[in-house]
Amino acid sequence: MTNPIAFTLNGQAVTAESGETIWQAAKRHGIDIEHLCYKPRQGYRADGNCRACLVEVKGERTLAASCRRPVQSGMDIRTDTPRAQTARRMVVEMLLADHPGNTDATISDVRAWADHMGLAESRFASPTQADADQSHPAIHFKPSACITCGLCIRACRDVQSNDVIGFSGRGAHTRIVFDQGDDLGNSTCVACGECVEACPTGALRPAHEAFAPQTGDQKIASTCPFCGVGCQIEYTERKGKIVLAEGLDGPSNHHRLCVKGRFGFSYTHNVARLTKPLIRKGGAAKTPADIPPPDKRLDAFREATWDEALALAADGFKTIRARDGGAALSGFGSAKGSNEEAYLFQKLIRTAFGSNNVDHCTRLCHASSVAALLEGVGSAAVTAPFMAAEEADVIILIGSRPEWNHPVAAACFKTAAKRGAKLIIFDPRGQGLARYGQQLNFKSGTDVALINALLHTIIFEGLTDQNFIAKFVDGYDELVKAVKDYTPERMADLTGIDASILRQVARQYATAKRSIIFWGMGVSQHVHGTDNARALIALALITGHIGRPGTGLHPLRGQNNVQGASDVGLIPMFLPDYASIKDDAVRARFEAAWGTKLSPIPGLTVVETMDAANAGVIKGMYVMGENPAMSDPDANHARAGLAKLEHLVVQDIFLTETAWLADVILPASTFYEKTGTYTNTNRQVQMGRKVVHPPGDARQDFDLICNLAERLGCAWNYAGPEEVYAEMRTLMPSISGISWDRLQRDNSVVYPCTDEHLPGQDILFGDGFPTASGRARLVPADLTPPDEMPDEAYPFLLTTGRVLEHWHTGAMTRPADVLNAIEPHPTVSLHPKAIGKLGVSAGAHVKVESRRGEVELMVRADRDVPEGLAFIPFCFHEAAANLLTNPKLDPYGKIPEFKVCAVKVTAL
Ligand SMILES: Nc1nc2c(c(=O)[nH]1)N[C@H]1C(S)=C(S)[C@@H](COP(=O)(O)OP(=O)(O)OC[C@H]3O[C@@H](n4cnc5c(=O)[nH]c(N)nc54)[C@H](O)[C@@H]3O)O[C@H]1N2
Ligand SMILES: Nc1nc2c(c(=O)[nH]1)N[C@H]1C(S)=C(S)[C@@H](COP(=O)(O)OP(=O)(O)OC[C@H]3O[C@@H](n4cnc5c(=O)[nH]c(N)nc54)[C@H](O)[C@@H]3O)O[C@H]1N2
Ligand SMILES: [Mo]
Repeated sequence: MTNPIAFTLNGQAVTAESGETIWQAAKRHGIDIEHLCYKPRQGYRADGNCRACLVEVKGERTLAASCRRPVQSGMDIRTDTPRAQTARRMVVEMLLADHPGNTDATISDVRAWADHMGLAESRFASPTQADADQSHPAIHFKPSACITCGLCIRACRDVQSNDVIGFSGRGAHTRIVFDQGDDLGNSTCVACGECVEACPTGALRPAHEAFAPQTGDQKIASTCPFCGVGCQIEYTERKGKIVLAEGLDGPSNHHRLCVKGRFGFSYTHNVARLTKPLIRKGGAAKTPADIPPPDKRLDAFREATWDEALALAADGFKTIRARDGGAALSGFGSAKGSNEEAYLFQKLIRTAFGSNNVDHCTRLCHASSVAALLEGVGSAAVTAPFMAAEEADVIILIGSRPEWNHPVAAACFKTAAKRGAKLIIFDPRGQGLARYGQQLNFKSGTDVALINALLHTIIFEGLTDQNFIAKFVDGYDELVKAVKDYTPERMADLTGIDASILRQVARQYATAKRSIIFWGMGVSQHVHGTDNARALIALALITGHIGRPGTGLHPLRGQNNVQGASDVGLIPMFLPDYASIKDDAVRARFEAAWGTKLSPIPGLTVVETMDAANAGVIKGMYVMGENPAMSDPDANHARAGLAKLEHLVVQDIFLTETAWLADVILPASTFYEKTGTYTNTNRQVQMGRKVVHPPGDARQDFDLICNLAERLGCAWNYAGPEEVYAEMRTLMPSISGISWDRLQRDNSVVYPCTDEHLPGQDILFGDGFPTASGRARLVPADLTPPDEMPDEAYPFLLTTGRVLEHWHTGAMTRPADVLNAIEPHPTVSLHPKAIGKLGVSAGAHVKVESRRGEVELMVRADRDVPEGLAFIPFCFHEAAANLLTNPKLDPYGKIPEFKVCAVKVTAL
């Protein structure tokens, strides 16, 4: 702590802290100085250009902008002299006149300050203003309310690094522009809404008019239901509806949000929400090859009472259990639900169904990364939070597209790059983040070749950290042998990256003081996904880039609670905290706690379950909060399996493709309609709090799981999620120090945390690994080509993934009006040259066929897609990408190869 600075404020002797501005010090001493262009929040620089915060400093000729001026020892500052007050009043009066669109004091700080000063109207004339720009579905711009304070520019550039908003013109003609003066709707705006939150006058505002505060509004602190970043959000509830989402100062978002978190909540109020229990009508055929569009799906069902639906749901399972045993039943739980729900779901399957046939979307996601991490370092989670990038010198980002999929993490990477970190991006497709670093577009499916070439360089150029290896790492000699022949020169052709560049990157990564690796689905979703992750782990281990600030291994987790759902045992081979189901002592511990017998046989994984359903081995399924008819590979096969089931119970919020194949549909709650804990990619356990009630007769997932459990004979008696969480803590050492009360108070605590009074550990493995020996294990990886490569008949390599505005299968975001308005149609992205060769132009309709299925959709020109590649997002039911994909699995992680299959594209 530096010494406080003594100064005088309005005649009182007071102190400021080192670095504090006059505005900040005055605020701390209870004096709120008018301010418009200053936002006292992390990331916002004070510019002092609105002049509303002027104060008098004794002995100085001019007034000082208090938001910028640091307090100095001995200063004599007055905020209350007539001169200072008149100056501030004049500023506000002129701004009032300049910007007549500021009439609502609940939205405009200019109007609010004017009211505060007793300034009813301005004596000056108002200039004419440009018309409002309403071209964007999420954000409107009203020039007549803009005071050109520049806060939106700082929001867009400094805080989010999106660089869309700028000033144009000079003096009195200065105005805000988007890109080159484009309409907002045609600009490169990604609608993160940071500018809306920063704007002090409502010139930039949400397009929906309900955002202005009203009396009776409730504010509820919670998190975001979309991705694994886990942004903390404050929701405004009005008359049973959510009307606004604003970023809170959570540890992973520091107020920032993306378009989904800020504008995507409306799905929860969509009229298509399921509000009544539904039972399939007798005679309504399950035709997996012909699932009707969403508005036609209700025809196959009739409404039922809760009692009838739940009885039927439970009886179906009981019949199969009695006749064929628990191994004929299976459950897919959800990474969208809370930890408590996921825990109860796996407990229900293991104790009531009597098998370990329980899995969830992690299998389609980072299952391979998890397999490699458990094997290599003894722990499946990230070794450091993504914010560690801010302290790194070199950041490798491979097979990940954070600007679309983890936008708030992308903002953090951009900040790191602006600070001077070297950002290296490996990906077959180009991406916008490349503006901040070096982009190396290598060939799809050649990750092992690429990383082995880096390992080769580091080893044979003597750049390893031998101390770290000697202390903490086994298997080094085998790795040396295994990568001996993987010279960058040999791998150049295969990967498409020059040997000299491979060598340079390897040297940069190894010799930097702090290097960190982030990866995503481009690494994990391959038949060699586990090998890809093994090679990345080796990179960090032989260079000692793990366990220190600014270093580590971070597989960016996808769903808001995929980390948590896995931690609490929603996987077929592990009980909570990754305790092996095969271990007798482990099972005995859980059997005692749960008062039940547990099967020692690991259950079926997601894709294996679909095979078993097709084979008639799995006969009954309980699917909660997953949409496998859209998200599983080779959807025709998956849908056929689901249709063949004797008994399918789906618990969802919409009548999804999967729900349409169900016998019983249980209408459930969205994230906003329940309370529970969620664990993000950084291992931060956070509170999600109920904001609104479920619509109609829909019920909370928690109640539904408990009700089914009771009907299936479980003697559970949980009053609420708090009691479930308490039980989890007794069985999971990793969260034993994180009590429910602590979470209520702090909103976010990182695990592992074993002491209620100490913070959790955000950086792991500085002094060894959680393996039997305390040492990590290097596992060499060899080349395995993708299972299905392009050939003459199917000449394009299809890669699938996501777009910024949509969530996975579209179940949640197609019904979110703003998001669907931005991205309404299915498209296949091709390089302009490839489009030319097809003899069509962008916007034309084409057929894309694989050996498993076909879809018809519109062509989108994208120079980021190399010529032989086609990219389709899997969010559109009208053209489901997974009708095309290959279900071939990685042998360790059991993850399918979503990132590579062969297709042909023909003009229609
Ligand atoms: N908007 C949005 N955000 C999301 C989601 C969403 O559905 N929508 N889903 C969430 C979930 S669950 C997840 S798992 C994450 C996923 O987030 P990401 O991991 O970013 O997922 P993808 O976009 O599928 O793939 C990432 C990148 O892998 C590249 N790639 C393709 N083939 C290869 C290859 O052979 N090697 C390498 N190295 N790269 C390759 C692709 O070009 C793409 O840029 O996103 C989360 N966030
Ligand atoms: N082709 C291709 N396929 C892929 C991938 C890919 O990159 N390419 N990626 C894979 C990956 S990484 C993932 S994670 C999976 C995701 O696959 P899924 O998990 O199947 O996809 P979602 O659309 O997220 O499904 C979530 C479902 O839960 C419902 N839901 C949302 N909130 C709640 C709730 O609170 N309660 C209940 N009961 N239901 C709720 C939604 O309506 C939706 O039906 O997809 C995988 N499939
Ligand atoms: Mo995922």
